[in-house]
Amino acid sequence: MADDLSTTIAEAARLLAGARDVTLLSHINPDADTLGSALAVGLALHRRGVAVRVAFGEPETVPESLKALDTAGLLVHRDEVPQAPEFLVVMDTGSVQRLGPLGDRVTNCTGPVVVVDHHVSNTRYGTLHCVDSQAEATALIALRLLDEMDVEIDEPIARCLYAGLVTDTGGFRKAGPEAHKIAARLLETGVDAYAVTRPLMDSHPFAYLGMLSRVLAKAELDQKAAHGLGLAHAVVSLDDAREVRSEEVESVIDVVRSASEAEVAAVVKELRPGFWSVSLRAVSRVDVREVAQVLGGGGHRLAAGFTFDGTAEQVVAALKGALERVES
Ligand SMILES: [Mn+2]
Repeated sequence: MADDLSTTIAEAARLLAGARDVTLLSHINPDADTLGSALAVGLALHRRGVAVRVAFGEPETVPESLKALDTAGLLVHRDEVPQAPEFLVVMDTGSVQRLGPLGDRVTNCTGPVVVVDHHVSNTRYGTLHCVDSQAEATALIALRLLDEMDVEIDEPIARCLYAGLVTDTGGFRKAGPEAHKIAARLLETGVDAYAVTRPLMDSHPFAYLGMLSRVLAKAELDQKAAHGLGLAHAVVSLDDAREVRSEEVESVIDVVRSASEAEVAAVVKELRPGFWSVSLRAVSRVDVREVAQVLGGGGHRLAAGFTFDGTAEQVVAALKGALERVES
């Protein structure tokens, strides 16, 4: 597997060396790993004179907490992505569906479609796969690609990669020795770890506190769910989320998953009336990726998600049903 990855990374670097125009895509509702990886590689190419743009399908605007990563102004609105790009690099995106309205660019692309990802559930769309499900973050694979391209890793590039690494490892709680060594290498370029992580992980507008108190007051614990291992879940309706950004809604799962009686935590988030996005987390025993797959989603063993049409009650009922179907 490792040799295979080295080969595809070398091939990706070779293709990128000859590229004149590259579009880098991140998944919908981008996080620091998908956007940081795209911006890091995008910045390196931009400095080499390549025409570069970085985009994602949803939402319409860049999450405020991620803006500081785009030091060269490479991010464009999805409408500015060419209908038929000549070279695509897709970061941290397990399936075409996760590109949302930009998914059609994969089929329309007239040249290589390089997929750089660490999701076990990666569907192998595109033409070249730099996929390593053992990597704690896509940013680690992006760094291997940059090294293969002989790019000097300076602070603006390292900042993007560090942001992806620190968030995908839960503040290094899930990072192995190699990831820690790479973190040291990135910090040595001058990255200010506190300045990068605070807006990403520890900072919310005051309205977050009100939203949290409303949502958590309605949270429920079902100790019989998941074969008796327990499920804690909360619902964030459009009304609950009215005054906060997507970052605040996305962080609710980190509070719900602290309930020690539950192996599985879920947050059911209303994206549009009657359309829900569900975040799943497990402590260690339940493979929530399998649970998400039962419901048409995907992800990692201990962190996954799916979308659902219906009422909040129907989502929770479907989730409990899926938890019964998956062995633990
Ligand atoms: Mn990731």
